[in-house]
Amino acid sequence: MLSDIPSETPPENLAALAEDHYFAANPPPKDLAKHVALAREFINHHSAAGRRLVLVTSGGTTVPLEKQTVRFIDNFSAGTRGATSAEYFLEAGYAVLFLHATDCFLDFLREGPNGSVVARDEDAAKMLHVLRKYRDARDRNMLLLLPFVSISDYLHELRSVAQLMRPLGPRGLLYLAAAVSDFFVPPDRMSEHKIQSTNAVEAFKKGGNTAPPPANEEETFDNFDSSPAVPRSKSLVIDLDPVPKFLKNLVEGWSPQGMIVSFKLETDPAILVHKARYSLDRYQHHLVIGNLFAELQLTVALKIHPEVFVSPGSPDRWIRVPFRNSGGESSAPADTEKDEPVDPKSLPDGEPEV
Ligand code: 9Z3
Repeated sequence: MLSDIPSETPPENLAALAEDHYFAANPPPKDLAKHVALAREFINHHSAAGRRLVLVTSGGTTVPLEKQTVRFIDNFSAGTRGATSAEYFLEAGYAVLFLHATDCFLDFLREGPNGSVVARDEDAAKMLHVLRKYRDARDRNMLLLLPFVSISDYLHELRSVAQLMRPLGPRGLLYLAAAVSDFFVPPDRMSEHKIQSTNAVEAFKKGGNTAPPPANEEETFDNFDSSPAVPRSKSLVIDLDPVPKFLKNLVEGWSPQGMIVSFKLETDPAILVHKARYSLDRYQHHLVIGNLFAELQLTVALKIHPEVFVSPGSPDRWIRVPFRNSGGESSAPADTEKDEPVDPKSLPDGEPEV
């Protein structure tokens, strides 16, 4: 147990112990070995060709509440940033390892006739464009897709791929756009079966669902019906542990020569730059890109992302990133650079000023 570790343990040993503990306690995804074999081949191939390679992580990590998972907590991410960035990296000649959440495409689908699934009309052109680019990149062996679902799947995959990228040195870029959960339910506290919302099963296990509830529950007027035969609703209290901060392990151990870009998502503009700078100082990697939730929501209206680039030894740089339009025509990213925060309300309606 981590709580048994003596308090004088140096921080680097603590990070290693937290890593060992986490990866031993949380089982790997069932396809990890297969993914590692594919990633190894892909990385070796591009390394031999002297090509630059990027690992793009994308989408939200889920936090299962049950081992046989019916319910889970999710992090906000549609996977747009990761997918769009992967496209730009491919255009720039990078080989792309795309570690992505599995459900990113669901928003773009609708039910078709006879139980079929088709792209929504408004997204069809964009999806066709993406599909063609995807097939082309895959056929040229420039793109490898690795899916994940839960936070522990993601961390196992990230660690394995980052370690495989070590021989690439600074030709390997890790671009961490996935929305990574900060909290999780450790397996030893996770219910095997679906968490029940009433006491019906307890009553049933005690010998039949007609048994009266215990005396203290009898006083609880519930479901607008005080009859003891009616199952009582239960509130759900979830006790989550913090996910260890593995960016330190990534920077220092898994891929110490790699170029590492992380993202910081906040909702409070007052703390964004501070949190981004703190992350950079703490983990000593190469770039933190800060973005604000409200402004991501405004993206559709403004077709622009204002965000801040925080890197070592440089002043903070606010940039406006035009949103790629749905026909897929590319406009260069980071067209406008400013050293001041961008007030989204000050931006013109319609096309970005680039
Ligand atoms: C981001 O901030 C991404 O830009 C978004 C992109 C998830 C907001 P969408 O997928 O959204 O286009 O809808 N990612 C957050 C990365 C993150 O969770 N970072 C962690 C942290 O800041 C660990 S590196 O602590």
